[in-house]
Amino acid sequence: MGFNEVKMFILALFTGSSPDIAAKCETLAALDLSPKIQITSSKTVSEKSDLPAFCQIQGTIKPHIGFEARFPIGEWNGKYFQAGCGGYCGQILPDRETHSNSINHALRRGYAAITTDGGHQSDNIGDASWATNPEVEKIYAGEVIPHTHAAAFQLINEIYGRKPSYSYFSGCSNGGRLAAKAAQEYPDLFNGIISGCPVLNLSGNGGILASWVLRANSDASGNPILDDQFKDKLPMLEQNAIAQCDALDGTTDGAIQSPEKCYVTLDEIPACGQKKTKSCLTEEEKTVIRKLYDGPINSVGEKLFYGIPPGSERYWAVWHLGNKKNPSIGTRLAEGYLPFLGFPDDPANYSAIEFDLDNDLLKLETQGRLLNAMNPDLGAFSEAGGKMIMWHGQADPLVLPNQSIDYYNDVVKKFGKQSTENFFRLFLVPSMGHCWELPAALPDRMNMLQVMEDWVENGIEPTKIAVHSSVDEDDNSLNAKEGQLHPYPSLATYSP
Ligand SMILES: [Ca+2]
Repeated sequence: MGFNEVKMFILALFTGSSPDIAAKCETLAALDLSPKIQITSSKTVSEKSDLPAFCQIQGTIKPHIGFEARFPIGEWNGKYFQAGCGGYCGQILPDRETHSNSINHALRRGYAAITTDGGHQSDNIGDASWATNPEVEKIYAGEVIPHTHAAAFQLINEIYGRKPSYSYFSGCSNGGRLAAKAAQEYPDLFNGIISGCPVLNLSGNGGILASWVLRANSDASGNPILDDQFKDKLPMLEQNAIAQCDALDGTTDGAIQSPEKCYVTLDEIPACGQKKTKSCLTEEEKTVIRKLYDGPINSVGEKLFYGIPPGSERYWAVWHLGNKKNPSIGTRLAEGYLPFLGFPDDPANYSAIEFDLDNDLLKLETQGRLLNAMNPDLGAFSEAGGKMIMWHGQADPLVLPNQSIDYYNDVVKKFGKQSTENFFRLFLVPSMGHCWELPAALPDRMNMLQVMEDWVENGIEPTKIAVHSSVDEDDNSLNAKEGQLHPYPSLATYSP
């Protein structure tokens, strides 16, 4: 036995892992695999106490997609998991649990998993300056999906000597958009696709809505009117919305299941007098809040996109509140989308606040065709036997849930309800904000991958999905602790 073999044998003794797989992992970087994959590091990792021993492979997939793959050394379940990157991507983030890029939950289930940076590198949220390169932009738009899939299959074959028996794709936000794109444009690659809070209409959400929010919330000097200090008033706004909207869905459970039925008024909230407190609103604040709830309109009052849903107020702090020095994430994303992704010509020195809702809408169409994932023709995906679960927080104030509802309805219009339910279901999650980025209200935990496996591998249709909260136990503002999601148009039920 050489030194490496002894090392692998000892590793196998301690981890119950396969010395064969471990040895292959350690020598992978030295192999001349393919001109399309450049491996910078491949090694066994067994010291992470919350993870099974795995082969950690890092490198680049041509043309320029940074990746990390994690393949179990011990019990591989024979399956493949691919994550879609969130936001404007740019980072790999395999360990950021619950983020769109995370893969550890799949690794724990025995998957060979991979996550990528979407084809460019940037660690600055909202930075989309990389998108001035049209080739890089196309990778981000969707081509990252097949490039990554092909490379991962090759690595899996190299390590395990065979193809995976099932393949899954999962992502949230932009990763959810990529998930839908996978079903629409690469229908043969995945058996199961999980699309969370997807920004399907990226040009509408990132262009029209984001510029509207920025403009609505900017004073004459460009400072936000609802700034980071405004977070103290959010509990009051949330209570105001829940008081008016909770019962309209038929169940008073602290959650708003039918936000579309509710027009929130601010009439009950006292106006601020001389002394400003956290339980009053100024006229200026009321005007902004009204515009956020109502959503973008043009100068003749035509509605151009949805409004921010009632019940999402607590999440505004994370996505929409900031100050001039540290703009909100929503503002940073808007200042990335419109100058660098929104128009074909990437106008120089452009600010999202300049977007003209009367004259500029058509200018978003070309890039919308590239980036949006709104094509309802899932015929090829359905014929290939694929299944897709889409889910969306009904209190998502960043990527509005209506675009998932519209998409679902478009697919039903094309295939009929019964046929659609054979391959595609949408689950709305009341009180949930955008993905898992922060302690959510309720619920914050559900096992979509398990539900997807059951559907794909065992033919168990997802008719209800259990959800529960594991954070905010002390927060009594919402009293539901456990619940069940049902396929849209049925609504979720929460325990009283
Ligand atoms: Ca309710």
